[in-house]
Amino acid sequence: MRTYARVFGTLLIVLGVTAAAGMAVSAESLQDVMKRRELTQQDLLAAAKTYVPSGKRDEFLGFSSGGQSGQVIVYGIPSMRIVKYIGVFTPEPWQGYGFDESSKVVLDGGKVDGKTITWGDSHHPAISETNGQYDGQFLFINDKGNSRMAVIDLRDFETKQIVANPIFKSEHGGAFVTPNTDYVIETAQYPTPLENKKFYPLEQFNDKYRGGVTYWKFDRTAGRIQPQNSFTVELPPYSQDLSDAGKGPSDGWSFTNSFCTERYVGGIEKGRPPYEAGCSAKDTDYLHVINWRKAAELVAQGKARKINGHNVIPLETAVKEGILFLIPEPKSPHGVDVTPDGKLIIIAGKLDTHVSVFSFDKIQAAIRARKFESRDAYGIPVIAMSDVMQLQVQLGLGPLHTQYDSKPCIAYTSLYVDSQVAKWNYCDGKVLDKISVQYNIGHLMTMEGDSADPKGHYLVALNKLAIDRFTPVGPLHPQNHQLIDISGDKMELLYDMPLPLGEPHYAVAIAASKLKPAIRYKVGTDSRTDKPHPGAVKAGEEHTVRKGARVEVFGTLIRSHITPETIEVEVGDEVVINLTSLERAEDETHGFAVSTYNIQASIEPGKTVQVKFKADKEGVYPYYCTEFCSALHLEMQGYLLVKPKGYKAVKAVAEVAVYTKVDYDKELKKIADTQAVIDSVVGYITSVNYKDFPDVVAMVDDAFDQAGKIPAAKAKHDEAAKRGDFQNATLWAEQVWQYQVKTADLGLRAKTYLEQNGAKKVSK
Ligand code: CUK
Ligand code: CUA
Repeated sequence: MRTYARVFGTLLIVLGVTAAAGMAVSAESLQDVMKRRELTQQDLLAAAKTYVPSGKRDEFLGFSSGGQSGQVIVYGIPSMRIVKYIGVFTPEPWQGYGFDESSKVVLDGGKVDGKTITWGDSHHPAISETNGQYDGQFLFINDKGNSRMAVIDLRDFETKQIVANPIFKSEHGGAFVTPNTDYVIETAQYPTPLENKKFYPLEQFNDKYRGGVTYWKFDRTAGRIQPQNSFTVELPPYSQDLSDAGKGPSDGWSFTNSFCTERYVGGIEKGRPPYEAGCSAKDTDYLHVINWRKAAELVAQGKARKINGHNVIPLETAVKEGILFLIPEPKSPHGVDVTPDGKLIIIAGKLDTHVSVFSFDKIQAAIRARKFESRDAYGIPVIAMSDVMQLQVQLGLGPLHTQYDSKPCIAYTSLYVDSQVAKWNYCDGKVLDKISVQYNIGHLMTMEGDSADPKGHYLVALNKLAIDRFTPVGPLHPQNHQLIDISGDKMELLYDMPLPLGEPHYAVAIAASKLKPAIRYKVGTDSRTDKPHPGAVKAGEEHTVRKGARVEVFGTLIRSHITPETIEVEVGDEVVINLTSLERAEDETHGFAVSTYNIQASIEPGKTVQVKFKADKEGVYPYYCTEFCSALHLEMQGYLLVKPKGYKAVKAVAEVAVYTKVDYDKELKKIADTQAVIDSVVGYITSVNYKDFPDVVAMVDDAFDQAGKIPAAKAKHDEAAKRGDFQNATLWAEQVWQYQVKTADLGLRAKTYLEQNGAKKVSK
């Protein structure tokens, strides 16, 4: 037993496990802390509502756009703890995104006119829906700056596809999904000629410049957008803005507002009044009402024409076929948000103090009766605003975006200029409450708040300015996401979270219980294609193939070893390295970096990646694992040897033996002691119902993998010892012990897991 305790202790040290430090009894009472930190009862209550103790999890997961970083930020609600950044439009080294070949292919999908773009203005995330409800399968996000759309698979939170819009130069109103995610909507922003690389002078703005709405066809089974089955409805040069898809009774329709329907072209350098003056002169702009289902039928009937290889329904066709209508909407509109029941459309005008509630029934009645007040300059029928208005409510200055509550008729609208959120009732028009936020709120998000079934509880205000909220960090401030409790009659501010990664515009939040992300990939998976990776190999099948000036390595990774340990090439060779992680244990990721060659991959359990580069400089370049994966992580290393052309090997210098029989015997003793620990752990695991815990089964599999390597190494040390070669005998014995350590590490983790998760004794 004493041996057990000693070896166990050594193992814990080797494994980097420290016993929990004795809990010191706090000398301070809650009252003392309140006094010292100047906290009120209200503060304590807010803290209690957001605090998620260690080991517990958040109720919701929020996906925020990462603005100019081109990424997506994932955080828990109510804790507001950031749990992930997802590389989307821009390379992200930690995830190896943009470094391994498959992720480069994804990023290359976002090339525009063959040009790589290394930033994105990521704006509006959207979660895939089934019958208007979030289903937790996919996330979409658009890049306003370069008109791109990305697909993220929520099984592994990785970006799988980026498509570049073939006819828009900039966009804004995306991503919005139709209720069954048949289409992902993307709306142009600044009008431009639709033909690629076509120049027309600004004087021809009205005739040659165009806007539009693109409906990207989504294939849910493949989890990819199908560009060939996608289409755009051409629109006038009205600076289309945000959009929303109809749902329920309004399913099949989409709504897109606009600003600068004046079609004003600035040019202050030519003495013309600037855009901001000319673009806000009129009292109203236009809401575009589009029957997308009928538009899709028109495309199927061959009524689209191709521009840059993409299906476009021309403006005249849209008018003639009766799929496009306009409705005036008050001054510089911004948000357009369909109510959960799909019956109403709430529009907020930045320069109007009201929100306008349009009725979808009334819109349809006007269309059926062909009751139009006029036609615009392009012949599009204009429905009178008064014919569709359900009600108008005065909320405050600068209303922008609206989200919904789980309680019927309750909406929340952001007031940019007032720096407030207004809670109001869109059925009777009553304003119910207002709360100040810090400061200048843009979007706001309630839980599943743009779906057919909002979940209430919380609201997050996405404030544009933080000003004095956080410890100063220089002129560039973080954004301030403020968590607000909306479960009661009055809104209550709970928490300020600084978000320091680009300017996030919109965010969406889903009940965490709807997400079922994977823990590991099936061994040998290419995560970006979801298919078996052609470069994958099994343990023991690692090899290198040399073909002319191309050297291709098929290697593996498992704690704490990279196979191969040496890669030898000649200068000028093309080097291709495929690496498969043989790990199955949860959270055992390895990295793979080659010094000074700009190579850094992330290889999560089961994943296979390929990195490729030209060995264009002679020399010795270490490669190593970049994730602290085990006690011998630093030893998870190797060398890339880039030899001069035609290099002849020098005669190897004989190794000097340093180990003797004494060292060897010590090793044997250590091995025997460790085996006792392993046996004890195995004894425990097999005495309980471990097979009921898939995570433990994976760890046990991994442990057996490691233990399975022991006999071969043991045969080597036995054989070397027999020869009296105690140098090699000691080293091979040490290797046996390394395998034991890894086996024990997994075993101990499995044991802890079982103990913490209520494993039950089974009779043998
Ligand atoms: S947007 Cu409205 S505040 Cu949706 Cu680009 Cu930024
Ligand atoms: Cu693998 Cu560090």
